[in-house]
Amino acid sequence: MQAHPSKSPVPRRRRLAVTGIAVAALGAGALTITSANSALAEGFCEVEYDVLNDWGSGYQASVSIATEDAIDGWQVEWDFPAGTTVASAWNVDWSQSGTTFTGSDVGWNAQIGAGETREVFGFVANGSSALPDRLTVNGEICDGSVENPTGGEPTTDEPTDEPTSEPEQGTPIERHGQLSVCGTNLCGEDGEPVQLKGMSTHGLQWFADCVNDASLDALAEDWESDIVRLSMYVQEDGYETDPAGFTSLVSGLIDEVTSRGMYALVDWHILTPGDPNVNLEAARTFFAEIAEAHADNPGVLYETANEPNGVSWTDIKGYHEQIIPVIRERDPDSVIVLGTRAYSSLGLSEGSGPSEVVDNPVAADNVMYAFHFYAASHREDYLAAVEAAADRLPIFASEWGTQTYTGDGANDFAMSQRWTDMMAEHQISWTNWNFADDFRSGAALEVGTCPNGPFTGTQNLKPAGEWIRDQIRGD
Ligand code: IDC
Repeated sequence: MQAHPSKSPVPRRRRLAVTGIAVAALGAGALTITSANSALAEGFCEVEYDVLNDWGSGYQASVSIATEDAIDGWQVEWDFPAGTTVASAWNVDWSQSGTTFTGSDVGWNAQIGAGETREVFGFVANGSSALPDRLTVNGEICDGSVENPTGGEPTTDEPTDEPTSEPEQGTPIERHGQLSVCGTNLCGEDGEPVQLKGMSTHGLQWFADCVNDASLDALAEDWESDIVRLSMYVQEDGYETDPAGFTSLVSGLIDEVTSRGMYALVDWHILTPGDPNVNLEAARTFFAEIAEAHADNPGVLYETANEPNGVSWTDIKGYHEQIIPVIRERDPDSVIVLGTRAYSSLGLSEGSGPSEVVDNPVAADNVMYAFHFYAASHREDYLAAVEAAADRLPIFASEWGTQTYTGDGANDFAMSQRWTDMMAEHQISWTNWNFADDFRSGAALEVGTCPNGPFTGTQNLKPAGEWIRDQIRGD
């Protein structure tokens, strides 16, 4: 029994359920492989193998086990299609020999309660995402084709592109209204924590033609983006060359983004020089004008300094404490995201860490701290440090990529998934770098996509773009 889910365009979420007993009720869009056989023992023998993302040469999947009787300890085994090899896997003790994959629990995820379905591990593989053969759990064959001598032919439902869950009603701004910081979370007007996910533009001095009616429609409707970060460089041919022009560009884009129901994060993109105080006067002017013009718009968030670097937290904090009042005098209830030391790494990239902020926070309410990372560069130690800090600081990951900190190079989707899982767990909002057609791997769009698109679907997306679109859509 082999099932080949379609490869392109990437479906929203494909779920392959292989079951030896009655078919589980699966959502629309599921590819269900059914055996009518009832000869298998009552009790557990059900595995859900979800292909979360398929980029052609490889894919990412998660594996869940459903059981009627409680179990303590599991081992799964299957045969991949020839040529498929696991590149990395998490929450599982695994090995692969030839086509045979074996994975067992890692202790803390050994137990599955009676009647429970538990997602037990995930992996990234190179090769075909076709359904494996001879799928077993604790030696029990769950693949109906093997244990199905009398049970009739398996049936296969074609996958569809339908979402597996109902779309949420209303735009992000309609659903959450004016945001505020509550404890370490971002909360909607109803006081409930929200996690916003979306894209950052590239530098508007270079890639403003990627931010137009069609692309913003696509971000709102096709990508289901909650937020767009408007990245306005100060140097590098940015704001300083034409303050009035860039202010008006950003101001217009805030209206375009928020009128589509997405939040707009206004990024004062300092980078070189790394001391935000160098641009303090310009920042005052810019934020005063923007806050004045958009004070009544509940969809605006401010990011006062992209990536301070080579400068102490004390100096950065001093800068924020001068800019925050400029915004608050005009727009009192907005959330402000504050750049942190060492390229907004919460100090980590200069040998410090989140505790310098915890111990010496900015004197203001309704603020969050920026954390930026690039998954191929910033790995376990960063992940652990940020996760530990998530209960102590309101963190907003306003820039991150699936590749190295150059915004280029190979994507590390396995590490990226670890990051997005952690951020989902802690409701850390994020905007990914970047929505542009730059040649680098971190630019979501293929070169030449802007300004004409099309921006919907995946035809003009690079691998990072496809992957991140799925993440934003929650596929
Ligand atoms: C990079 C762009 C690149 C551009 C460069 C100019 O990807 O095209 O030439 O800026 O400065 C950051 C910065 C962000 C960087 C990005 C990737 O905030 O400006 O963009 N990055 O290097 N911090 C870490 C990585």
